[in-house]
Amino acid sequence: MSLKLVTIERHILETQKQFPGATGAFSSLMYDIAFAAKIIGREVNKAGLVDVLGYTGSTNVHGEEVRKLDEFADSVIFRAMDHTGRFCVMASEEQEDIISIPEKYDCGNYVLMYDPLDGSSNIDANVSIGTIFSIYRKVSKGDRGTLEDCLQPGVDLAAAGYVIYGSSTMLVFTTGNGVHGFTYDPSVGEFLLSQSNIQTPKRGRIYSTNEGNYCRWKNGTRNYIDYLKKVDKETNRPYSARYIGSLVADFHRNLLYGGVFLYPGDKENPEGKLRLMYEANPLAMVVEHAGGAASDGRQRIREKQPHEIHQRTPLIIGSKLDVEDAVAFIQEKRRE
Ligand code: AHM
Ligand code: MG
Repeated sequence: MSLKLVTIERHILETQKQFPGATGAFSSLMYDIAFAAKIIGREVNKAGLVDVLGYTGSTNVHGEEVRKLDEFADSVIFRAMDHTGRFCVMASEEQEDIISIPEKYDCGNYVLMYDPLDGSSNIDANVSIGTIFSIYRKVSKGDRGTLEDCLQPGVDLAAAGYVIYGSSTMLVFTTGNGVHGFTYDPSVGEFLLSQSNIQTPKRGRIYSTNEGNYCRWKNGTRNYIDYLKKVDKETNRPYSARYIGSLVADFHRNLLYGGVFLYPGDKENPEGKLRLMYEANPLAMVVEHAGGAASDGRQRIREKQPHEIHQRTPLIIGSKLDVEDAVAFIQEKRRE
């Protein structure tokens, strides 16, 4: 049997060879992200066994303050990256302000935006959760990074991906050259290439949304979901409803099987719930490089000019034809 075992580092080094000007920076960046993912994954996996869940402010057996897992993940990512000299600034969904690199460390040419543990409210139930990350290039003039570096549109992303802590831990990312998936093998401590060049089906048969919000939705969104539930052999309807309530898990399933995920704006929250910079943009980059699409119902997610690091956006993401249908309904250009 000829089995090619490829680690993340090896994979990036190999792909770099196709780009003569590449500096090699990405291989270290991805390796550092993979390292942080291993530490977070270790804690997530033992979350049911030890007292690491949701007890901010209490004290563990060592007399240390026990932190919530999402705060733990936040600090692991920062501490794995702050001293590497690769980043000039970071921003996390868990922190109000941008995160500067400590003065004692060098700054590099990249910007890291991350949601350390998305869907963490699911963790007590053993449901898959994830880390979402994205990387921009520095655009500001000074020595250290600034808010300007963080407020770039998704079209300018250099790389993006996510880690899913599920039945196994997987890291999926793109640097603009295909979407690749790596599965963690705990016996050797490495992420190994398990899916290269992931392509999402042009059309799926799954819709994923919190339908409990139906009463708040605008007519266009309601009409779309009603449409998906009607029987029609030609268009493979009705679609199946699948909603975990953990974005990375819902997104990952739909990426592989095809389908559409929607967290629309509604009458009470016109901008929906999800965050443009930490959730929507990175997943939009991944899905587009896998042949899918992402929209806010008015425009392509990655073309939105951000004005605030924590801003929310409606998100319709997944198979290209399904996203197109959803947008046409949401804009009330279609009713059936
Ligand atoms: P979080 O960043 O506080 O974890 O919230 C994001 C999560 C996503 O993982 C998921 O898609 C969404 O919230 C679910 O929201 P709802 O419970 O409203 O359906
Ligand atoms: Mg989140």
